[in-house]
Amino acid sequence: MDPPPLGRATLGRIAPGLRPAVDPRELRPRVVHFGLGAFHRAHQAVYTERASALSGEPWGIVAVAPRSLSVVTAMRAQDCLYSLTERRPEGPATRVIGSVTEALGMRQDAARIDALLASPEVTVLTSTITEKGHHRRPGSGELDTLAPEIAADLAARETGGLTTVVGRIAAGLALRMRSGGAPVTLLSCDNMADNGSALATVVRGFVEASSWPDRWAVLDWMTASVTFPSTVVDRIVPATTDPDRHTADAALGVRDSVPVVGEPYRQWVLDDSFAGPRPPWELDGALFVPDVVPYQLTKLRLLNGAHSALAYLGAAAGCGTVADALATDWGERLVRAFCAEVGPTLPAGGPDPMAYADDLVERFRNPAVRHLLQQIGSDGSLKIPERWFGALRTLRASPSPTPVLELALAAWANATRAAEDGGPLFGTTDPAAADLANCWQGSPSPHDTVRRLLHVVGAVDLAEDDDLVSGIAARIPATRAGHIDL
Ligand code: CS2
Repeated sequence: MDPPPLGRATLGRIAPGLRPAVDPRELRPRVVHFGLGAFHRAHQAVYTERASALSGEPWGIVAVAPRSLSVVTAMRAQDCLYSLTERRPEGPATRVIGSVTEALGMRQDAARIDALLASPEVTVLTSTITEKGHHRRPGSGELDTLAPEIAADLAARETGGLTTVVGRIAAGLALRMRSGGAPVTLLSCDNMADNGSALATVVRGFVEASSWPDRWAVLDWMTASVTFPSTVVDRIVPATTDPDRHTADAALGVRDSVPVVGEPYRQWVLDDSFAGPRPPWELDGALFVPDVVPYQLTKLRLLNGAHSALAYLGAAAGCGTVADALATDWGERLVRAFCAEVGPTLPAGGPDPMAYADDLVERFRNPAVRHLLQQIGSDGSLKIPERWFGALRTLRASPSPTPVLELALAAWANATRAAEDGGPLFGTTDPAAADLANCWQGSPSPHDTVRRLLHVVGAVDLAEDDDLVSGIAARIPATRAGHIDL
């Protein structure tokens, strides 16, 4: 017989130690989150649950799904309860998380979202919208007002018509100003350098490009009353699979249709610049610091940077997961060589790069995590500028040799080719896939292709660095053969 579905009514069937740390009915809607994906549910929602449990303060999260209504329906059917399974090397550990109090569809529930964004009780907005969701012009941090979705949102007459989170947040802030203007903090939880400013720039860009008569007043109010702290979020959260669902159901004795999984490790470092009250996340280990930059660049350049390198090199070598790549004779050497090359570009004040590399090797090696290289390699045109180009520019300017970054770029370049069926070579998706694949058409040489690829991702300066382009082009054949020589 099928187990009954997870929900408030079935909590009593679950072993007490696996039940939520808070009673969701006692929480208030005080945080609104945009992006109801697995990462949010395995990271910020966990910190928030524990912060409420440990402080007794009622910090509930209203989670908004920008697109997928199926997750909203599934969450509602379970009273917004879901489980997290930590994939520990010694075996999985599942428990139910109770910090999400409402799940909303961004367009379908526009009126409720309007009310929440205007409410002084809501003092923190968080977002996980990925690099893609920022709609920046390639090679610039500015909002791409000509991107079709942004242009449509700028023309929208009602908040229910908005499809981008950038437009939705901007419109929400305008409503908030018009209804009293209580200070609010916007917290970007995406893997981008200076993610607070990145979000602030596109949201301000939207307000500026709008035709709202009070847009300048909104911008002035934002300067005075809205902060955008930078944050470093860290937890490896692979996509949930059917075996994960079985694991969760077996541990709970009830059926969870929206479980998430993650590695045991998690970290959150935040700029201590909040406009108003916030959950006491430090009670659960979050670190509030005056300057997140050293932590942020270390995490982005070493963890995410090495991840992307493993994704493209590993795919070409026939590996499916990060742990598979680490099990080859080159995987660990690649991670260490990558960190050794990039480490000198990191500002002082963060973790030691070599000790960080030791931890990465251990985290990446965890065979229980099963993190697909295809997931990491997707959206490369937006990820690699964030992860690789900052370090590459610093090293080229010093000047220092960059053989590992060139190898990684060669593997990425190789992965941008179209497969025989016209799709991406290793199943990775990318909004610029067609433009990238085009760079291989009618190109006189690999050198020319690499130059064109770098142009597509907005790195004009790197595209014109002949030495670098030659170094990358020369490494393509070896990466293509899965022959990784470090
Ligand atoms: C990964 C990240 O999918 C990816 O691109 O590099 O999601 C990574 O797992 C997290 O940032 C770890 O904190």
